Amino acid sequence: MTDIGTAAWVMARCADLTRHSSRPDALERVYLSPEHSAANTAVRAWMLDAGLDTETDAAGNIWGRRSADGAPQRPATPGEPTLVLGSHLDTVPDAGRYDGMLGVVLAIAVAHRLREVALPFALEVVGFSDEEGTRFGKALLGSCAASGQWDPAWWDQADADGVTLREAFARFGLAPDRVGDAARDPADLVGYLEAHIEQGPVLEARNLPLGYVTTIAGARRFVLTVTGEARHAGGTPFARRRDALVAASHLVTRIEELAIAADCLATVGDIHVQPGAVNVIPGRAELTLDLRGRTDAGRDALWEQIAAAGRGIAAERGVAFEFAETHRAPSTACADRLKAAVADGIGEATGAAPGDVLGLWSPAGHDGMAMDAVTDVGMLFVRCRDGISHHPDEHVEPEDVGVALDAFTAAVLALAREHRPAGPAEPSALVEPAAPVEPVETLGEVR
Ligand code: HGY
Ligand code: MN
Ligand code: MN
Repeated sequence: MTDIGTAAWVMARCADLTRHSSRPDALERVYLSPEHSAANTAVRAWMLDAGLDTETDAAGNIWGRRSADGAPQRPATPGEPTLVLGSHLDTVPDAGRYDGMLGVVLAIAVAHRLREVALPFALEVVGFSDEEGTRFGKALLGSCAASGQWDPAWWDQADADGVTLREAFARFGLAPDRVGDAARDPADLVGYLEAHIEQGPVLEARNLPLGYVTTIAGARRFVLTVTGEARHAGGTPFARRRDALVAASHLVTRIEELAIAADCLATVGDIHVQPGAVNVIPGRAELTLDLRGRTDAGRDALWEQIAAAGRGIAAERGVAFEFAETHRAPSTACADRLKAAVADGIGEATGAAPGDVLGLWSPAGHDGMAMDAVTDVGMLFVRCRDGISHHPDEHVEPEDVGVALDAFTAAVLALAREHRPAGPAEPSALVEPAAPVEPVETLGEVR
C-alpha cells in the first residue's frame, strides 16, 4: 500500500536540500563547492538514520552502506556482493529540486524501509557529486570516479573563474592523486539502480506514474569558438566587418536545422561574446553545444555535419571556427535483468499487468552511463508535471513519489529473490518491510 507519510518525508528532504545553494534566489549547487559539502553533510545524517554507515569517497561522492544482514557497515567487506542505489546531488543553474535529489532521497527511504530485512547482498546508497557538469563542462565526474574512468586530461579543465579541477579538489580537501581510490571493483557489484524524474512528457501523456528505462542516450558536449575582429560599431561598414556573433548566430540556426533533419537533439545553451560592449562589433563568440541521439553513430554523424557547417560559415564570413570537446558518454542500454526487476516493481506497486508497464528511452543523461562500466544498470522514471526539468518549476506529485517508493523497494526485493542461491530460506522471509520512516512536516518553499 502506498505510504504517503514516507513520500512526504522524501519530498521534504528534497526541499531541505534547496537550502544548500550558491544563490539566494535560486538553486545552484555545483561540484566541489561549499554547498556540495553542506548537501553531503545533510545526506549523511539521513543515511545514518536509515541504518547506513557513511563515507565520502576520494571524488566527493557520499556513500551509505549496510551489510547483507542489515548492520551499518563501512568500509565494505571485500567480496561481499553489493547493490547500489542512488543518483546525484549537484544541479544545473536555477535548477528544480528533484533532478538527482529525488533519486538519492528515495534510495535512502528504501534503505530505511529495508533496514531490518536480511538481503542476499549489501545495500549501498550513493549521492554522486557531479552529474550535470555545470562547473567544469565535463559531466558525470562523480560516477566516472566511482567507475574507475577518471581521465587525467580533465584535471586542467577550468570553471568560469579559471579554477582548475585540480585546484578545486585541493580546496575541497580532496587529494587529486587519490582519485583512483573512489573506483569500485566490478566483482563486488550486483547492479546500480537509479530512480529519477522523467524530465520529459511521455509518462504524463500516458497517464502513468512510473516507467522503466530501456536505454540512456549518448551525449557529447563541445565549446565552439568563433573568432572575428572587434571594431567600432559606427565606423566599420558591413563589408569590412568580421562579426563573430553574427557568424555564430548563423551557426546556431543551422545546428537546429541539422539536428531536426538527423532526428537527434542539439542545444546551444550558453554563449559568451567578447569584448561584450554595445558599441563594439563582437570579436569572439564562445558557444556551448550539447548533442544527443538514440544511437552514438547518429549523434556522431550529426556532429560531423555541424563541424562542416561551422567551417563553411567561417569561410563565408571571414572568421575562424574552432572547437573543443568537453564531454563524451556513450549511449547505455539498461540490463535486461534490472529492467525486469524495475518493471516487476512497477507492476507490484501499481497493479499494472507486466505487458502494460511502459519502457522509455531516456534522452537525458544519468550516472548509469558511467556506472555501466562496472556493473549492470537499471532505472525507474517518475512522472513530472508538464515534463519540465532543469527549471525551478520541476514538480512531482506525492502520490507518484509514494508509488515510486513502493516500486523501487519491490525492485530491490525482486533482485534479492533472483540473487538468493537456492536453499532453505524462503524469499518471502525477506520481504517483510520495516516500519515506514516517520513522516515529518513538509517544509514550506525555501528555494
Ligand atoms: O543533461 C542531462 O541530460 C542530465 O540532466 N544531466
Ligand atoms: Mn539534470
Ligand atoms: Mn539528473
